[in-house]
Amino acid sequence: AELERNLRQALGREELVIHLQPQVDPEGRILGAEALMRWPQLDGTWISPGEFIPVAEHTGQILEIGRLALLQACQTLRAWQGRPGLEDLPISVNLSPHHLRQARLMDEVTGILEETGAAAQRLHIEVTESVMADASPQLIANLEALRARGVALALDDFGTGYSSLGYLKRLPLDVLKIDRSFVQDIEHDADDANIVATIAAIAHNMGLSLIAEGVENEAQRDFLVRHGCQRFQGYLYHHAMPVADFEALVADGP
Ligand code: G
Ligand code: G
Ligand code: MN
Ligand code: NA
Repeated sequence: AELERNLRQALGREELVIHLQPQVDPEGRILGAEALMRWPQLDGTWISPGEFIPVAEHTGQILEIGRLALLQACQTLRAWQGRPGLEDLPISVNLSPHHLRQARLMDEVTGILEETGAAAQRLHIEVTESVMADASPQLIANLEALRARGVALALDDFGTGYSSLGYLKRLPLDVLKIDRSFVQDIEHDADDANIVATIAAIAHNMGLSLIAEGVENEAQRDFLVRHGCQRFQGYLYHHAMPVADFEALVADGP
């Protein structure tokens, strides 16, 4: 309850900020970024989303967190327009299934795109695989409307939840993100290696692009490359960082 109260205050003051984790190609060149929320504290530390997202899901504050993430991502995209190296990079925002089911989602996203002047083509939205467990008509309609507006959709945490290939076909997706739990033991666990190879084949056959999450070492990266994955996110390359640090990183080159 205290966390909820503090979170409400922090949201009212818009104290939560997005950090950006780079997504890179096999040479480490930056191709885009995932926005990850950070809640800074007065003592210089921050509370991780792993702590406050579950609470916010429960209290409904997740809608406000999602709105703030969208707004900050779009403000950043707008600021990158005309800046070489930055202007082509997409930013990917995580929205909770609850948010994606809201009837007013499209009004909200369209409003933020217009208000900020960001290009819809640079905004990506990550949908966790758990939405597949309850893909209501409203949710599917929202995803289709986002896609029609030019926003690309990524299926997050792929392989961890309700994996129905039928839903994979029904959802209007552009990107599959391989969950880091499979990447972790890829070199030692034959099952995980097979799962990753299968996910890569599915993505290839369905014309989806593929991003591997949680890539921490070169052996994992090399295995992924051998199986046709060309985009990576993980500590081997970069942690999430403040937007200004991301901009400096891109300016300095790989
Ligand atoms: O950022 P990590 O760095 O700790 O994030 C932990 C979890 O919180 C991840 O599952 C991530 O998807 C989720 N998360 C981070 N930022 C956001 C956000 O803005 N909205 C939602 N819904 N989830 C987020
Ligand atoms: O659930 P989601 O995939 O949206 O969130 C990404 C989460 O993974 C964040 O908490 C982020 O900080 C974390 N993360 C990013 N790269 C790595 C990595 O290489 N290893 C591990 N263990 N976690 C990572
Ligand atoms: Mn994600
Ligand atoms: Na994920």
